[in-house]
Amino acid sequence: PQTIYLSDYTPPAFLIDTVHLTFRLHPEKTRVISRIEFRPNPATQSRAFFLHGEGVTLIRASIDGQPVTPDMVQGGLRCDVPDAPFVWEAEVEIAPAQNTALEGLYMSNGMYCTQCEAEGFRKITYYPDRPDVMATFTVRIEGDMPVMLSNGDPVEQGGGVAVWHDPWPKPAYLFALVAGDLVNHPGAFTTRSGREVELNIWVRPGDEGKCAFAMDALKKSMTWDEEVYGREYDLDVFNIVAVDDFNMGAMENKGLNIFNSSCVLASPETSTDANFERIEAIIAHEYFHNWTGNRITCRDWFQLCLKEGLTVYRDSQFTSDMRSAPVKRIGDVIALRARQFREDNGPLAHPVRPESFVEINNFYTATVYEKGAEVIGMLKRLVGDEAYARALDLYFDRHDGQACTIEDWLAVFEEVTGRDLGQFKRWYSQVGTPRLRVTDDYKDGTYTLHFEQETPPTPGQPDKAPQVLPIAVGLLGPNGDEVRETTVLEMTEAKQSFVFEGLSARPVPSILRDFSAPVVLERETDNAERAFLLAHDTDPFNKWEAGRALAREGLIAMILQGAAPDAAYLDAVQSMARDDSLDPAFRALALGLPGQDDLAQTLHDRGHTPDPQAIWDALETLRQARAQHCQDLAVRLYAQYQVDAPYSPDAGQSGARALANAALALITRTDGGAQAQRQYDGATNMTQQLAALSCLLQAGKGEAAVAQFYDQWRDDRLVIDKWFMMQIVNADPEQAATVAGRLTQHPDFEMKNPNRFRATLGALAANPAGFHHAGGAGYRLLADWLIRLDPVNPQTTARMCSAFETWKRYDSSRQALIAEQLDRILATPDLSRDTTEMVSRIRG
Ligand code: HT7
Ligand code: ZN
Repeated sequence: PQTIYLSDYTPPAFLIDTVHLTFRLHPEKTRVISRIEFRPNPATQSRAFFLHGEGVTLIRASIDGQPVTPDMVQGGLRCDVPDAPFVWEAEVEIAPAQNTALEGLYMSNGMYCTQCEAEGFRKITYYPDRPDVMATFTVRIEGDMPVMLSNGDPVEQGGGVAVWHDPWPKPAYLFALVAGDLVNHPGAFTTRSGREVELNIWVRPGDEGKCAFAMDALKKSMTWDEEVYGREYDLDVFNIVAVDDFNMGAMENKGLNIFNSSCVLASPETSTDANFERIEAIIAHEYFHNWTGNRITCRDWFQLCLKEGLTVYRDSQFTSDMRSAPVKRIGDVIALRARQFREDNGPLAHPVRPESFVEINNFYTATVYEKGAEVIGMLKRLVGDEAYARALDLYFDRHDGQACTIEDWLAVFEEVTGRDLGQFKRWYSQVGTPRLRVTDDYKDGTYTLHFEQETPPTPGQPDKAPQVLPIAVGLLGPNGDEVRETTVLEMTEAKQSFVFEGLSARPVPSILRDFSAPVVLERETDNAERAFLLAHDTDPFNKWEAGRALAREGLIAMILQGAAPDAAYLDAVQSMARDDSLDPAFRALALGLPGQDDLAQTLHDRGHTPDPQAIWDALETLRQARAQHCQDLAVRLYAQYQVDAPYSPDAGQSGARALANAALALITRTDGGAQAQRQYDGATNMTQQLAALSCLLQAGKGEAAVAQFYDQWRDDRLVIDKWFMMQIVNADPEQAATVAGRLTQHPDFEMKNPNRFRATLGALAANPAGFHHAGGAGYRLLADWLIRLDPVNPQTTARMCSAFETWKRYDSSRQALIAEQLDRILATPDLSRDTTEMVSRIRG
């Protein structure tokens, strides 16, 4: 397969003014007729005319009305064209019902829908399918579907025809079409300049009762983007459609967002508090793309972080404003470490702006999205809120309607602040997580922090230059009072010291507050100091971090030295949990323990070979000890944080439920599951029901509840996904592969549905001790199914290969077992480009 390089970028030879598309819908033979006004790009010399096309059958083509016979070449067609504006017309045939890859035009439960990002439009018709070619689209849909939608505003509807016009120039990846038997949940929004916008959430009949929350989230997002970023919606209609078969979470097509139904449908009975929060965030994320992605798009796919990093950053700001900012930040950092740090530590490490790819779909990663958002957060912290706002205004003014680069983005900040961001730009090109080592000294009222940064070598990047690190620091006095408020130290050198004068005693430093830079902080400290910070730090992130470090160090000692659970941790966590002045959601988070994967990585970083079973055993022992230590407190918290009011997924209620459910997990370890069974039997919402089911499964008492759950929810696809997942994630390590294997034989297991596939095989990978069980059954099962799924859906197959990305951390026997499976996948005849690239990179 061909590798594409950022350095090879050349501008398009031809630009497009208008596109007219006619779709004659048919499951097996849809006809697509395109009429495209091309003109030579004055910015280039090249006049080579190439249109991408994949799996489309050309019926006829003409230029300015004259039939032409193009050269059909690998990945598209070439044709001689005039060196002047001309009209290209073509008719092609495609088969949406055969499209199981869910890219291009496909069918899901009898409904037509599209997914064009990144390079799916070329599966619909011949076109310059690259984001720097932007055009206005008019789309005519002919078919017998009751609802037929496309981008923009409606022009004509009825009699088996719908015409849509989108006045905003856009790249083809933002094209969308939906046609089906759908019902809408309507809404309306008036923008601050007075535009009346019709809002609709389109769903399958029967799901209309699960749209109110998403509609409300959409309105909140629209208001927030006006108030915080000054961005208004720019069409008369905004449509969202829920689709069951979808490779990712959602897609920001102009005026017609398409959502995985799991990311839009919600009801208290069928969705957990976490589901509600995620839906709110994804609705916001896709809506915010209207400006950061759609009005201003990417010049090429190497610039993906330009829209994704910024939009993730914006959606995290939104969630912080809607809910609790500290709780959101802690959750984001847990996810960043679990997904992005893991990526940086393995064979899939790549820069926030990659420099080459084989298949761009393999680069929709935590590094591009989450680290991309962290980079924006650092930039804002460095330049300050006011300069950030001015830079964003300039970005929107200057680049509206353009396809841009990271250079364009940084230039507006340089212009507004007068700063040289040359060194900051390394965050986009340098791979890996910087290690930040800290030492300190104190003498005569002067306290000095000495920092040293180093980023480990990665393939192709043996030597790393120092990066700009905003390090937020506060100082606490011996009695726990804050003696220096948070200040942001700007580190630019490999080694740098910062001095604090006028202190009356040696302070305790609180470093990297709010996780102000995505680095690994290394500091020789002790449990007494960690417990002190857990008790006194005013920065909620570092307060939580101190508790997490206490737990982690205790667990490492248990794993490596067979130590008993750490009494300092047990006491400190109990005091924190009983402190009713703290937000219940924060306390629930602080009662969480480091994940198995986090511990495996820590052990590996410290030169040990992680044993997944030993990690699991240590966590179990600590959980048991904690349950005994906090027995009375758990009973008190469980009773105190029951919610009597009618269900609401707001931060207050969901925080209370999170704490009550954390208490239930403790109680289950001392009462054998009696309380969990009572909660399960009396549950009035999915948050309660699922938490109780999880406790029962972990206690080995889940059999009856599992059967009852299935009977209750057998007709709800999204809830049955939870049923699959819960049984596997909570399975004993000995049993996990067997349980997952058995569930792949269940009549409700559907390989073609990405949600169900992830709920089953993805859940196995999410049970590390089970997946990495020494016999290798987990590895074999996953490889078997990846091989089966690849010809059906390469994109989802390739993404799920990342379950193997940490393989080099483990012992030689596990490595050999995994290598065998990776080689087996690679040897599969006709393996997709997507999976070939992923497995080759992982195998190394
Ligand atoms: N911009 C979108 C990314 C995307 C995608 C979505 C659904 C299916 C396939 C996809 N490929 C890329 C989603 C987002 O980040 O908002
Ligand atoms: Zn996005």
